[in-house]
Amino acid sequence: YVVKDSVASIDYMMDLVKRIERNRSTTVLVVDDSSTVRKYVGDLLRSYRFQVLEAVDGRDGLRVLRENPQVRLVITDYHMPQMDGVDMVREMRRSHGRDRLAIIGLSSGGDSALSAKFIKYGANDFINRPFLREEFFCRITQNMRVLDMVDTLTEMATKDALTGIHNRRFFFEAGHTLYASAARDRLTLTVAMVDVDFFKRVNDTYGHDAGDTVLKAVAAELRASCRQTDLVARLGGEEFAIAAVNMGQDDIEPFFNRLRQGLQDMVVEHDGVRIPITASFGVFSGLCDSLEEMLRQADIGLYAAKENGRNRVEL
Ligand code: GH3
Ligand code: MG
Ligand code: MG
Ligand code: MG
Repeated sequence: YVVKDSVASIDYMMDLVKRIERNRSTTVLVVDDSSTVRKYVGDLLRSYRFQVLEAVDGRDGLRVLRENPQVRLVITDYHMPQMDGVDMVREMRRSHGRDRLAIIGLSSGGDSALSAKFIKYGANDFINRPFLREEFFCRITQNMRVLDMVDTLTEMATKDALTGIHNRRFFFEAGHTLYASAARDRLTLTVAMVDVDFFKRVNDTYGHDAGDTVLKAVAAELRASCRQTDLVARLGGEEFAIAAVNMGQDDIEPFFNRLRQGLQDMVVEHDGVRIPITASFGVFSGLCDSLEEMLRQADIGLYAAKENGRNRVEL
């Protein structure tokens, strides 16, 4: 059912060459009750270096997706026993957004109502069988490019460009979610404001680039010393924030003091010169009426830490 290839354009070929490396780390799930179609489509995808998984009907497709969260693209048939392609897409969309997982319907018969139905219920695209190889890859490439663009934009919008840790925007976005779930489950939330001491002097003494090196080192140290589930972000300048759910009351002070000591012990070098640094911490634990109010409390602690000599933790 495959029509002979037409000649590919130079741009298309160049794009393809660039994308093949990326394909090696991209997993595609092919859902079809016909083993012939699965093999044909799978071989095509493998010839372009995609990692391929297979499922024999809609229900099986849901299971394979659940067990393989790395899947980025699903190519699915419509008519299948147990659960058809459209019902499967609807189910997949409850947990996987269009901008995270691309789904392409693939069916024969030239029924234009079917392609509309697929897209209406959540597919990103539709390919009629028989298809040109070229169309098959153009559509896949196009859809993968959109996912990659969303990834890039998300990265840019949520990460701090200098240090690579989360930025202020992400801290408040994720922080509000964290606050809401902590409030609902009656758990405490611990927030800390961290500010590098006499950072202006670092810039003045060693130069702005050295200052940047310090900020990167501080960010990396804070991120590495907190739990994966803790929020760690650069709020701006030389100021960082941490939010953690359900820390044991007795652990809070020792934990932040270890963090403070960790920063003091860090060896930061720039152009072969060691730059000593310390930081002050303001910490608040409990639950106020809002995340913002909690941060205001932590900021009062930070101010006290500065007043009381810096390189300190104030709760
Ligand atoms: P304190 O102990 O009271 O916090 O004193 P400080 O010098 O750390 O505080 P201050 O707010 O006076 O100075 C912060 C400095 O941080 C001033 C600003 O130029 C510098 N800064 C802000 N953002 C960056 C950055 O991205 N890179 C570098 N190198 N410096 C930055
Ligand atoms: Mg079928
Ligand atoms: Mg400072
Ligand atoms: Mg500051």
